[in-house]
Order: sequence, then structure tokens, then C-alpha cells
Amino acid sequence: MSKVTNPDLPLPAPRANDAQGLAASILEKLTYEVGKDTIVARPHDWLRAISLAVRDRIIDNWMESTRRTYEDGSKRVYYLSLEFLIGRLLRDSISNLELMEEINEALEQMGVSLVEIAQLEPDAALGNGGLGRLAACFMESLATVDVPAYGYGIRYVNGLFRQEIADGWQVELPENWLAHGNPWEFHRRESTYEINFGGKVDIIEEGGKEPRYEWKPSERMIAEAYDTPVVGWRAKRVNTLRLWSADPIDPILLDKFNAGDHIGALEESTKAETLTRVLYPADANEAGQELRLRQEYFFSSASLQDILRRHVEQFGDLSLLPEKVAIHMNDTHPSIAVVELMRLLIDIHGVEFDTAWDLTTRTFAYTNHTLLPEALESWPVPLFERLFPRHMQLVYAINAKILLSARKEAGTDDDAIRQISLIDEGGQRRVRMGNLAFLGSHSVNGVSALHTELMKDTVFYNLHRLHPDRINNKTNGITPRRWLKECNPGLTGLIRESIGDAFLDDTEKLQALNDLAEDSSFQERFAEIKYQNKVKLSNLVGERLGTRIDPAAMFDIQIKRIHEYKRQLLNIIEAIALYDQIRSHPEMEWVPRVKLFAGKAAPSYHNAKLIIKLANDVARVINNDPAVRGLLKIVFIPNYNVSTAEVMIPAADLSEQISTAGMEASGTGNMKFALNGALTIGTLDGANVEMRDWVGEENMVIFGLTAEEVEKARADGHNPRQIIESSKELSQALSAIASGVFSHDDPGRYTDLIGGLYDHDWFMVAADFDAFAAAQREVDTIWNDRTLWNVKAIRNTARMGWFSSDRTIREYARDIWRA
Ligand code: B1N
Repeated sequence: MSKVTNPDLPLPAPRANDAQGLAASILEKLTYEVGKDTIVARPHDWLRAISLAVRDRIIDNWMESTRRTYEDGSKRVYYLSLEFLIGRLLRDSISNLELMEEINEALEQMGVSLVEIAQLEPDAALGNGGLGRLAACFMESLATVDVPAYGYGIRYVNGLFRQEIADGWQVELPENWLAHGNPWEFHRRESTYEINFGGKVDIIEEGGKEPRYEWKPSERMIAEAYDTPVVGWRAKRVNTLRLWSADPIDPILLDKFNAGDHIGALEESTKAETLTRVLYPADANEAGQELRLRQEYFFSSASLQDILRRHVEQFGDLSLLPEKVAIHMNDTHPSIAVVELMRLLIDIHGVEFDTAWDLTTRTFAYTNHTLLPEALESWPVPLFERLFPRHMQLVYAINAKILLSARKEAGTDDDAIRQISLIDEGGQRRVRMGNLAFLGSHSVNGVSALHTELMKDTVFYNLHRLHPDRINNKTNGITPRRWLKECNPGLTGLIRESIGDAFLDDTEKLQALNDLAEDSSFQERFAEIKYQNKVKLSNLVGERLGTRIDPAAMFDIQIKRIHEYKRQLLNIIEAIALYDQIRSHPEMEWVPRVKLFAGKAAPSYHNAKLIIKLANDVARVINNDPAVRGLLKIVFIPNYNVSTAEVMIPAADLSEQISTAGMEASGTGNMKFALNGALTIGTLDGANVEMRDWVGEENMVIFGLTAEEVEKARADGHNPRQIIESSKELSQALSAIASGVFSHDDPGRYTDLIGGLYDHDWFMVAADFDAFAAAQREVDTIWNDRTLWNVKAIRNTARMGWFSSDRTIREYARDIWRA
């Protein structure tokens, strides 16, 4: 298809950005795009009209950014991720365009409230948890720090399921975020690629230097692009998030239809639509079905074809690939891209094998996000071979090359070879995606200092020995726009008044708040803002659950995916122990606490779902006991998502970051809470370790076994039963749960869950219990000295600036992408 390009045509004049101009735009969109008169316009019509008017302002910057990258011949970064947990975009866009006041003024004239309308926007929940949210923060920071970048992923029709709680149990319902259309995206019907599966491989040319092969697939479909512009802070740059959707080549097989086979006629169509229909609800646990592997290949192949087309169009020369293109793999989910690039270079572009491998490894980089064995991807060889016969050949060829050179290195014994191999030969043969990603990349990074060290010592031990310069650390970060400026306007206003606006461009400037930490009037205002945020959260709890929580109580919050290693169970058991203590010592002065939980469990993760039920069972008993009224309350907020986090995080006094040391690769919720002035109670795990270095040990409450101690306890076979029996509080709480105090309707419901603590206690719940309980009493003591609490809270905000994802992205750009 030919294209008309005339770079001399100027871009159209940008849209007016004053209140008048915005009002006129919104009215125009409502009339001509939505087709509604103001007299009959519904809130959703206004949402669409406002979003489209805002989008126009983004486009002005988008075109300019894209032209600039092209003209400069700059290197582009491509971030491949199966997940982008974006949340809502309207407020974020307005804020980054710096149009909040103008839009509010424009809407006021029309009698419309932005706050109310913005709430109608559905969350784009194309991710499970931290990994997906990190990708979204990175996209915003890439634009902010002016790196030319594209995000590539899948346009799931159904994002992460909606969670309802019925009788205390999690129920999963489909989330239809596209029901009212998506005003932010552009469907690029012209950007389509063919994606193939199955079939066989033919040799088409022997006798040359290398034989040539042709893949004869048995299944074909189309990938179609949907683009969403991503606007950075102060609209410095607008990048593109390109999400792929699968389509059949023939929407209907007419010969079948005419022969009366009406269902068979739609078979291909259904197959394609199924592929990009739903996000796998697995967070750091396996999602090992065939459809998942197909999703991984589908989006990797479409993205690579798109990248190569753009590169060849502009630079013409594939040998320039590593200089002009950086491809980043967000975990191993896109790691089949390594083999796909090899295939495209060799089979389509005629590059020789060794040259192709050199180009590939210099172009790719990989981030590892977990060491949990159940999340390390590997695929059965027969499955891989059936879906991707040509890729299987290439995996074997790469493996042969790798193992040959590994054998030449001193200290590589058979054991080492077995660990390095792309094929796991123990039992059913499997392709190891982590090894593939490692070997196909020039850089392999972890997401916190501790996690990176553990990568070297454990999963990648032998690969690291062979490539000692490849593993590096890039500690995660969060975007301070969404996670401070937008979600906490009260605190942002106070900070601007107190230290000026410089922190908006460089969060490390928040350090200036340190000078105000001891200032009593500043403390009062800081505390008053926290109180108002707690009132807002109380209202949300009232609306959603019909219960009242007192904003004067300490808000103690644990929100994240439900996972045994994150130890929501430890937190619940401690709540029970506290409940017992309050009841046995009503005369003591207990600190009033509201313990809030929220989070989703993978639908097939039995124990995680049981922990949700336990939280709700315990909440029912405690909340109905007059003996602890006003002192302890437990709340489980259903359907945790980005938008809920935006209300909960600014309202937190205490942030629970209590994973078993060595198991949480980084955590990013921990950073959001501390930035918003919560104190952390946490283990020395993931990024908590570096938070302690920045915030100061005295401003956090650290407890529990270290990663090294956990490893040792596991190796030495620690004795949880003995630990439990020597702790009166713990054994009482466990007996209560196990004997059905919280589950009269089914007294045996928790027998196995609790029994596991006695038998092996893999997650060190029993081992850390006493330390955790003691740490909680230390928290109470600090709370009772409210000035002390406020000083610590302020110091948290002041010292968290380094954890901005702008800093993280600058490090990636400097050390990995060289962009
Ligand atoms: O990635 C986050 C980290 O902050 C968290 O500590 C880490 O648990 C999280 C398979 C994952 N690791 N692995 C996943 C998600 C989906 C899936 O299908 C694994 N998520 C993390 C950001 O670095």
C-alpha cells in the first residue's frame, strides 16, 4: 500500500487551551462526536465529550513528538509487556497537560462536575498487579523523561476480573471495560500483520552456506493495532502504547456457511477472538495453558514485525538494529520474541545465523520480576513444537551454540550444563523461557538490590557465572504524578505552598520537607490533610459496604494480590491475637485501629481464596463484638483496583509490607504509601531494604527474619510446631481459627490452612509471629505520641523522592538501552 508523505506540510494549529476554548471544544465533541444535545446529555456522554476534547490536546503533542523522533533519527525503546495496568486516564491526562483549572472552569460554566464525571471512567485493568502497574508507570515516565518509546501489549476485551464478595467468598465476574467504547484509542486498520501457528517446516535450499527453511503454518490470523497516546508530565513528550487485537483472516467461511455449517463457518473467527479476549488472572503464579503461549507469541510476533518494518523503512539496514532499536522484555512473557526475531532475520531477511544471534542479543534486554519457582515459565517441548515447529528448531540451534561455548569455560561441569540449557531434561522435557530471555539479552535486571543479588545466587547462578556482567539492578519506582499529585491533591497543595513547585519536576526535591518536619504548624496541617483523606476513604467504605469506620482511628492497610508469601494470613492472625488481648484487658488503653484489606486471588489459588474468606469471617466476628467496639475493626474492601488504591493509599497511617523475606522481588505499593506519609511496618524484603536506607530505620518499623535467616531456617528444617507451642498468643489464635470460632457453619474450614503452619510453615508465618506482634505494639507506642508519629510520617514523604519511576527509567536509558 502506497503512502503519501510530505514532511513539508505543517501540523495544524494546536487547539486552544484556555477555559473558553476548552468549553467550546467539549460542546463541539458532545454535539458532533457523541451526537447529543446538552439538554439530553447523560453523564457518560459528557465523559466521552470531555475525554475527546482532552485527547485533541494530547494529539497536538503526539504528532510533534513522533515527527521529532523521526527527524532526529533517534533510537527507539520498545517495551514488550503482557500487562499494562493503567487505571483511569482522564484525570491523569488533564493533570499532565496542566489543564486542570481550565477544564474545571470550562465545566463549571456548563454546570458539570469533573469529579463526578471522571468517576464514571472504567479502569483499564489490563494487568494483575505490580508487574502490570510498573509497566504503566514506566510508560508515563518514558514520556516524561523524553525517551522515544512504544509500549506493546494485548488489547484484552476482558481485563482482570471484577471481584465480588458473596458470603465472604471471592466471586469472579467478567470486567467489560470497553462497554461504552474507549475514547483514548485509535484503531489502526492499516497496521496489520499475519500471525501463524502450527504446521511444518520445509527445507527449501540445501548446499548454500546454511540451509534455508520455510515454515508452512497450518493456522493463520491477523493482528490489528490499537494506539493509545501516553502523555508525560507537562506534555513534554507523547509516546504510543500499541495494543494488538486478533482477527480472523476470513471473518466468515462462506463455503461452509452455504453448505449449512453455520457454526463451522465462524470457527476461525471465534478462534481469533478468543486469543485476545481475556487476561490470564495469574500474578506470580503459573498460567501455563496453551492459550497463554499463543498470546505470548501473538503479541511478540506482531510487535517485532512492526518494529522491523519501522526500522527498515527509516534506516534500511538491519545491521543498525541494535543501534536504533532497544527491545525490552517485561519478564519472560514475551521471551519467545528472541526466537521470533531470529526467525524473521534468518528466514525472511536472509541473515546468517551467527550474525542474527549477535543482532538479537545486542537488541534485547530482560527484566526478571520473581524468583518463585511456580512463576518461572517453561513450556512442554511437544506443545512448543506443535505450535512453533520452526522456532523449536531455532531453540535447538541456539542451545547447541550456547552449550558448546559454555563447555569451553572452566568450572562448567555436567550439572552446570544441565542448569544452563534451554531445555529442562528432568522429567517431561520443557523449554525454559527464563534461560532463553537471559541468553537472548545483553542485559538482565532485577527490580530491587536484594532481588538482584538473589538472582545471582539462585535461579541464574550458572548463567551469571558465565556472563558476570549481564545481571544488573534497577530498583523499581512509581510515577509521582498519579501516586502523589493526582491522588493526594491536599498534600500536594501543602507541599507546593511550603517548598515551592520544584518537586513536581524532581521528586528528590521533597527532601526540603525535612526542615519542616519539626515545625508544629506544618505537622498540624500535614495531619489534617491525612485526616481529610481518611474521611474520604470512610465515605467510600460507607458507600460500598454500608459500615462506618472512624477516621480518628489508625488506618492500618494491606492492599495487594492475595498470596501466601505476602502473608495476609500473618496479619489476620495478629488481628485475632490483638482481639483476644483487648478482650482480656479491657482496662488498658488500646489504640483504636481499623485494619483494611483489599486484593484479588487468582481464581484457581485455593489457599488465597480461603484467606479472603478468613478475613471476612474474622471481620464479621470482631465487628459484631461490643467488647472491642471503637477499638478494633476489620474491613475487606471488594474489587481492589487502581482507582481504589488511589483513595486508600493517601488515607493510610500504616502500610503493611510483611512478605516472607526473600520472596517479594520489589513491591511498589510500599513506595506509594510511604510517599503519601504512611509509616511502614515491614520485613527486610524487596525494596523495603532500600526504603529503609533512604527513609531511615527510625522512621519505619522493621521486624522478622532476614532473607538469609529464612534460607537457613528452611535448609536446617526449622520446627514450627515448637515455635507455635512456645507462643501463647499465637497458639491461642491458631486454635481459635482451627476449631471454628470464626466458622461455626463449617468448623473444619481452616483446618488444613492452619495445619500447614504446624507442619512446614514455608512462609514463616509462625516463625515471624512474635516479632510481628511486638512490632505492632511498637507502632501503637509511636501512635500515642502523635507529634512523633507526624514527624516520622513527614520524613517518609520527604525522603521517598528517589523512588520515582523517572529515576528508574533514567537508569534503564543510561545503562541498558543507551537511549
Ligand atoms: O512484579 C513487581 C514487583 O514489585 C513484585 O514484587 C513482583 O511480585 C511482581 C507472572 C508476575 N513478579 N512476577 C509477576 C505477574 C504475572 C504473571 O503472569 C508473574 N509479578 C511480579 C514489579 O516488579
